[in-house]
Amino acid sequence: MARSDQDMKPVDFADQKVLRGTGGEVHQVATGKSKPLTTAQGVPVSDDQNSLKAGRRGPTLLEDQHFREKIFHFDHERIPERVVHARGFGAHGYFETYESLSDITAADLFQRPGEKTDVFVRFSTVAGNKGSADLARDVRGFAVKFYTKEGNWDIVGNNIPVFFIQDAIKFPDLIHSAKQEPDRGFPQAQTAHDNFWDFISLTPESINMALWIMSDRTIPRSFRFMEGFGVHTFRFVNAEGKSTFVKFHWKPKQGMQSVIWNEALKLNGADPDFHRRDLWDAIKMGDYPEWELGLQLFDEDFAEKFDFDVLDATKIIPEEEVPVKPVGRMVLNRCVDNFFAETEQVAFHTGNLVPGIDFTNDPLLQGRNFSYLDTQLSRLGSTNFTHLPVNAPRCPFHHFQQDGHMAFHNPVGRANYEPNSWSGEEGGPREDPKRGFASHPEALEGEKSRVRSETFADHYSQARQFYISQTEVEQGHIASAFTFELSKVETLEIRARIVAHLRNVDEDLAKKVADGLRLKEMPEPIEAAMPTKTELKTSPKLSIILNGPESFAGRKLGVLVTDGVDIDLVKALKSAVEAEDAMIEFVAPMVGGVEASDGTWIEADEKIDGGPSVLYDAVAILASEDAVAALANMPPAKDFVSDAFVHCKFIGYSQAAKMLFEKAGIASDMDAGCVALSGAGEAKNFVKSLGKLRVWDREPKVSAG
Ligand code: HDE
Repeated sequence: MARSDQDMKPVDFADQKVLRGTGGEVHQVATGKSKPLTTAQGVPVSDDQNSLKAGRRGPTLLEDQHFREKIFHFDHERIPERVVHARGFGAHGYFETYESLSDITAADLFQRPGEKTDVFVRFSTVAGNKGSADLARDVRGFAVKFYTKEGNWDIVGNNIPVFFIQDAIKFPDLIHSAKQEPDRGFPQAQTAHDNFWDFISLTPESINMALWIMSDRTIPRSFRFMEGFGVHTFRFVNAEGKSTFVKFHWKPKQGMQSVIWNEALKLNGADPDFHRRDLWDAIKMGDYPEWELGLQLFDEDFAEKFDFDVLDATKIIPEEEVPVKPVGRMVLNRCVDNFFAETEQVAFHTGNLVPGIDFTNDPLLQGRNFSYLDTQLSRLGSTNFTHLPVNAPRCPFHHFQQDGHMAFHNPVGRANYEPNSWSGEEGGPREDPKRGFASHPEALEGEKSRVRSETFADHYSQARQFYISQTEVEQGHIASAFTFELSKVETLEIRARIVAHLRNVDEDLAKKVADGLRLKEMPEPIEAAMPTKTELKTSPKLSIILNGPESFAGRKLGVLVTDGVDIDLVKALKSAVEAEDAMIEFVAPMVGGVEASDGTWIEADEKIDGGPSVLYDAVAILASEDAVAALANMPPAKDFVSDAFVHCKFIGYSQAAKMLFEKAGIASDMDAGCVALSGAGEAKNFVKSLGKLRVWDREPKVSAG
């Protein structure tokens, strides 16, 4: 697939008439197609270039209502950003149910095969401010709003199935520790600092999550290539009132993929919007990303027998123990029309449930149920945030809530209370005991106390299980990530305390990190509330590399070209990439493009220093004999090839382009992932091999730690 055409519609210059005023100022006057500019009150504006003045060079007059309204509105454009998950990106789509789930849930959206329900999804990073970079090492939010026929249902999930803490009362502490340190206001969008690791080191329940966040899960290649999880155990309830426990999973049809840390660091400079641009581009060009919704279903008996408490959000149920049943697919097929109105103003809430779905007593979930409604008041400024189009249900709704700031609609008719004596329209809506939301009648009793159940006490076994389920390459990345983050921690005791926890997870990992930090002595393991279960089996589903894509579809090949480039090779690569449903972009010394061997003009998508190889999943360097020497002298061209090599990417090259490897000092290291391209057949085979994404065998040779 080539780059989006929709995005690049030529501007209709004919629609604009430019007039020059007496002082040389320019007026853009509406002609045929554009609408007349008005004030917010609808009054047509005669001049949007000059404020009203007393005399040609005199002061501005207070009676200039257009000017005052314009500045007044501008002054108040910002609303508070989300206290967590401030940076996000949203898109619209639909969810399609595969089969009726009426035996396990009465939820309307799951009753009819083929039924489509509109959705809005917002992906996010957690710690950084709204303007932070996309490739921060961080958990990604994965929040989905289903506009069902019986009201809005939100799965407010993450791309990691466990969480740091077990009880919501610790959330403010966790987030304070992760965000900028309060005295200095930095570091931004990073957990690599003392306060965060101090909190983690003093919170043993967070160690499982610490393993997950130090894995490549926190540096996804894009939102399209990551999983999503509801995290908590929820309940499904069927029409007879029977309840089944359920965990929600989103599986990307595109396969999973992450970048490597050095790449992430460079991507943040090269394109801080890398993830949002990726989603925008994919949707705009019609390559709609898809996820399957999968359910892990289990009953009280399983919950009783399971080694861990299903109400403890720091634990998973391995897929090998309870398989994930696919029940539908979600397709994102429409970008927002306005970022603020939709992505920024969307309000998710774990409490938004529909009949047939219910909570459990997970103490993290219970706390969230308070937080999400509450936070919208300071963020969106009014209890009427449900009136905003992105938040409003798309099914009929009738209630007696009224007034408040910015009320778009109020109850009509005489009665705004009930019970009332009026009937029909006048009396307003009535409750429905049969169809209305009813909580599962779970029997509860107990003393009031501030306690943590002893069933929540095993903090290390699943951390170990996660670690041993990774490929060797991924285990290496986890050790390097701990080493990197802890190297930014100034306090030696905090570094050592984390290593002391890691000894309860895996001795080999602890040693790698201790060596990486050059700790003078190995700390004693932290005293654990429960010993680590070493008998837990590996769960291959926890690895990203083992669950990658089947082809290069949806990925991007970056091709560095020069004047005189072999046009047949360019054409062969382009058609092979398009046959894989992948994208190709051309990078050239100048953005205007290059002239190919037969005189064809190839326009560039990027100038070489704006299109480094980190932007691409694989690269090719097609330089001609005549132009290669000049190219090989350009520092960004050398970086292009050496970064691609160090990041273990496949590199195709024309014969002449070998000079670039020499100049970059890697000619003698070239391996099977560096593929010489001279004809169409080679180009085709090269593109076929790209589905493997990386040449992992290369990594030990190019990485020092
Ligand atoms: Fe959130 N979280 N959270 N969280 N969370 C918010 O709500 C909170 C937790 C998640 O794109 C806030 O509207 C508490 C787990 C996502 O708009 C706030 C606790 C998971 C988003 C809040 C948690 C999440 C939020 C901030 C501990 C994964 C972004 C703005 C009990 C399952 C939603 C807002 C969006 C946002 C509170 C823990 C996911 C403050 C108290 C666990 C994806 O209400």
